[in-house]
Amino acid sequence: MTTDLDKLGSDWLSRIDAAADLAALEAERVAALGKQGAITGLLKTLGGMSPEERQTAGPRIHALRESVTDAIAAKKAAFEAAELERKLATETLDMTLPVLSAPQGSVHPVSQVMDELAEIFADLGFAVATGPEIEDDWHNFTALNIPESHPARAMHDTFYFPGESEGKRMLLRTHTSPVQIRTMTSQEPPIRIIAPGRTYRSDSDATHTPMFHQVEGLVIDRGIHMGHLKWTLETFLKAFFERDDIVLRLRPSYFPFTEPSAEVDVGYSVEKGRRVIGGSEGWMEVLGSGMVHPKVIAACGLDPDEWQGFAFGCGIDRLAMLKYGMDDLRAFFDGDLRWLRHYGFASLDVPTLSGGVGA
Ligand code: 2NL
Repeated sequence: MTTDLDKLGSDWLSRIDAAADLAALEAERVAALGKQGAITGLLKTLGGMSPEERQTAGPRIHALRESVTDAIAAKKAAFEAAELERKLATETLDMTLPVLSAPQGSVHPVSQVMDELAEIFADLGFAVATGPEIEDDWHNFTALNIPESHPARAMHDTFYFPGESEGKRMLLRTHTSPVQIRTMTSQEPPIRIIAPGRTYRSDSDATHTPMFHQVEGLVIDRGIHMGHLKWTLETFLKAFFERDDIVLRLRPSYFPFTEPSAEVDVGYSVEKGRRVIGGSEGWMEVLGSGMVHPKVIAACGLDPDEWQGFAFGCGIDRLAMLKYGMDDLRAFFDGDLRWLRHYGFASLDVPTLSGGVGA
């Protein structure tokens, strides 16, 4: 019995070793361990043995099955490793090949400008913040020192949701300022963020769409003043329009959430009959800005004697039109494929400062 089993074991191990490929190995496995297999049959004989016989034969047959099982697994792993080696040695993948069909779709100018803004401001230490487009009155208006009587709150400007009472009624945000309010109430200063995104106003004509894109910026720290604001905007505009001859003009203005407030005009010049940003043949208003009102800082639970800041806001759609020479705002949201193919950007051309953000 002992020698029989030893012989049987070494026979199976050499048959396994001799298997030429995975299919042959599988055939040996079925012959040995399958339902009708030789070793399975051997295990079945245990039932007919006397307890004494079984005590010596049982462990030996089980050990035989285990060594055959292990040998098959090892042989299989060796075949698979050899197959992988063969593929690695013979198959190549040319990573520079172009895709089979021409790429469909393009990056919308608004998305492109948002990516450019994120890239430029990241370089200045600003994070990108986002928040809900459906807001409450407090985050959109009250915290921003916009009183009940302010025209921005009038029904004709704001899309309100029906239902709720005045106090906690919901609305579509009219600017991205509530994102900054949420940042100020949830993070410790210093804060440096830009908040790009969709905003909504009940307004529609050649220069206004009910949904438009805005970017706002916010800096909160100790000892912040208008000089920081002006340098930041100048640096941003030079990087965005990729020109060094960017001239800023700050005009005193009024926003409820900033004091003092300034409208920022940028100089333009006329090239080939077109107005382009840069130079100073005329002025174009591109941004609103100011020092964050102490009441806004206090509404967010911060001490205005310790923390100051500046903020600014502008329309992304307008920035895109100025930079990429588009003249009709409404075409932005028509989904006209010819327009998108003409003005869209290649999806693999990610804006970088080194490459020129809009190259
Ligand atoms: C404009 C003017 C502006 C701000 C936005 C802001 C946000 C907070 C506090 C204070 Cl949380 N200010 N944002 C400030 C000044 C101007 O936007 O003409 N936008 C299209």
